[in-house]
Amino acid sequence: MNKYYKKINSLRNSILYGSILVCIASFLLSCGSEFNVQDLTSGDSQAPSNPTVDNVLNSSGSVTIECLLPPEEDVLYLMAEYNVNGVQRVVKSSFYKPVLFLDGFPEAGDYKVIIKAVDRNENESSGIQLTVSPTTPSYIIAGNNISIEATFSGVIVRWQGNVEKDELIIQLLGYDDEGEIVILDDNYTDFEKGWFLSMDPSYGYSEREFGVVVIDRWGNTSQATWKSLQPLFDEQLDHTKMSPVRDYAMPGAYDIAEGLCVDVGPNFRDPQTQFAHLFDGQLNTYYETGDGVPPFSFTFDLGVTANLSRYKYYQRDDGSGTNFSFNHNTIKKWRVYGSLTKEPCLDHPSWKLLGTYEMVIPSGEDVPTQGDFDAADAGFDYFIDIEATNIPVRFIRFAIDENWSGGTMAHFGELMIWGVILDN
Ligand SMILES: [Ca+2]
Repeated sequence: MNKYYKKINSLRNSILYGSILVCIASFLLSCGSEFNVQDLTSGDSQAPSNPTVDNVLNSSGSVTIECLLPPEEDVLYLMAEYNVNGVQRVVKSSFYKPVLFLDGFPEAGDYKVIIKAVDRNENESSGIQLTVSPTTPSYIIAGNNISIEATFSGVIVRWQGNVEKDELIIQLLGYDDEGEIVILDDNYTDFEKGWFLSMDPSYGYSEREFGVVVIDRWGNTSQATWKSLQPLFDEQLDHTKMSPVRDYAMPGAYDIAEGLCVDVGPNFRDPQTQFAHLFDGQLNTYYETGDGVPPFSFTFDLGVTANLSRYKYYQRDDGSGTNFSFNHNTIKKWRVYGSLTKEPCLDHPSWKLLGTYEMVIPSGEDVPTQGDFDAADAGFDYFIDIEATNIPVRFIRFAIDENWSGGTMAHFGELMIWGVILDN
């Protein structure tokens, strides 16, 4: 019996598969009359007519040329040939859209462009000549809108004018001992405007020349801006000497800290977020506070007395780099206070305001870009108010006014602090 059923089944399968094959074959045959695979490569040896230029959009360092295709049906794409710095460049349109985007122009001016239509057999039309007039490219505008200022252990470079959001390198230059120009730092950006810190004890603390150039991705380089500057001394404080102050922290997991004399302390419900993760030297461990009513605070001991200069805030890292960036309990608006003595209440006169801060999305976009996430991964630098950099402090209190979700907690991947140590 089993054999019999097997035979029937196998016969059924043969009929089924056979029918499918017949269906596929007849589908292919029926298509054959309308669609010939050979059509993709077949064509004539006749050059197509020229395209027509419909619209030219001159932008900063680039030009967009919108065209109309010639009537020949075998035209595959359009191409533009132009010369930049003695180098011939060819740009092709897509198959779907007769638009040519030409970029990399080193300066504003008139440039000749030849536009051709190309068919399936690579026959090119005779070409039409067009003069385009890109405006001043971003690297020159940014290079003309740059400033360098001395700061602690280095310089702050600010720029603006990258209107096309081109990929630029803002390059910091200096002189070596032989008087040769050397590259001190490269900062990559596609932000319209921005700033970066370049800090390295090797720059020294005497007056020296710093220069900046802006380079685009074709190697076009702006004129250098040079300035003689003297970095201010500071050093990173030793995180192993820092410790949490829990004396004023709310005691229980469900207590909500409120008022000037109560700290939020750690989040007791989640031991992995312990207080010491704030300054354990690990970027992938984080400190999360308990709940508080804004402004909510927490306090820690530097382990030394110092004048503070700056600090770096690392957002909580979940491995993907994006879930907590500019989101969740990442701090948005806050104040930092310092005191020589350990005091519970923030309105005690020994607590001095060292700075008021707000985190912004560096690109200026509403939604963070990959560039913003990269910047967040590198840590955000914040300065102590310059008039507060001579206040001796031992205890630090963060008072958080707002986080990125409008919530009542704060988290930190890591906090690094710089200053001048007064007393160990
Ligand atoms: Ca950490």
